[in-house]
Amino acid sequence: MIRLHHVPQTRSMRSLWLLHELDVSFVVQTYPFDKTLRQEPYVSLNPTGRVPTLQLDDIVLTESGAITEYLCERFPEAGLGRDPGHAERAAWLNWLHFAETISHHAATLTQQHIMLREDHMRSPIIMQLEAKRLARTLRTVEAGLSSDYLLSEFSAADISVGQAVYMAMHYVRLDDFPRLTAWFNRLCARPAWAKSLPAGDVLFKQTFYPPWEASDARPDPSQVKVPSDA
Ligand SMILES: N[C@@H](CCC(=O)N[C@@H](CS)C(=O)NCC(=O)O)C(=O)O
Repeated sequence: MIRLHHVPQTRSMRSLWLLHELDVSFVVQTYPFDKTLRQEPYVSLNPTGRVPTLQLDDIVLTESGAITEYLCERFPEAGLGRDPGHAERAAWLNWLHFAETISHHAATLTQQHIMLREDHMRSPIIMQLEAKRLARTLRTVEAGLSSDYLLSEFSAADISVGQAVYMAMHYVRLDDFPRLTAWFNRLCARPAWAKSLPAGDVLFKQTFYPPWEASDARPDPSQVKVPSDA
């Protein structure tokens, strides 16, 4: 029995999309992106209170990269992994984990633009810096694309990086990345991608969040308080 614990439009989409591509039977337990992840019963499963979590029989995995590797090994017939010894093994692993370099910046921007409740908590400097650092990761993807997919054929590397780009495109415009845009549109045409999207916008209420200018800052140090459930 495979059970995916999922928050729409977050990194757990990576695992959901992969499960759909593998065409295996699984159940999805969906959560809101809030304190529910920090409370029982979820926190017993994933003590850090993050998604994804994948339960596969008595195995529990709480890192999207590990989930991807494990599922590709478990269901090799789908051809989405690259086993040790395969000529593309190193590149496959590197792209798989590069998704986290992208998502790390996108997640910081999600926190700045969406999760922080009050405007005085947001930092224009962090927003601008992280958007630039995120754009640099997209330049790496653009430079790495020499054919239709990241490797010679579609693989879980495209899923991992593709989902990270989906998060990133809310903070960095893709106009400067023509190869990346064509590749991403190719991925979006896949039925399994469509199945991993929620019916409506759950997390991202805007298609694009521009970084604030310094003049947008509304400092109110007396009210700045780190949430106790961070
Ligand atoms: N390295 C982990 C990161 C997991 C992670 O931070 N997920 C985010 C969603 S994109 C989360 O659960 N955030 C909840 C929170 O920070 O409260 C992975 O790749 O699975």
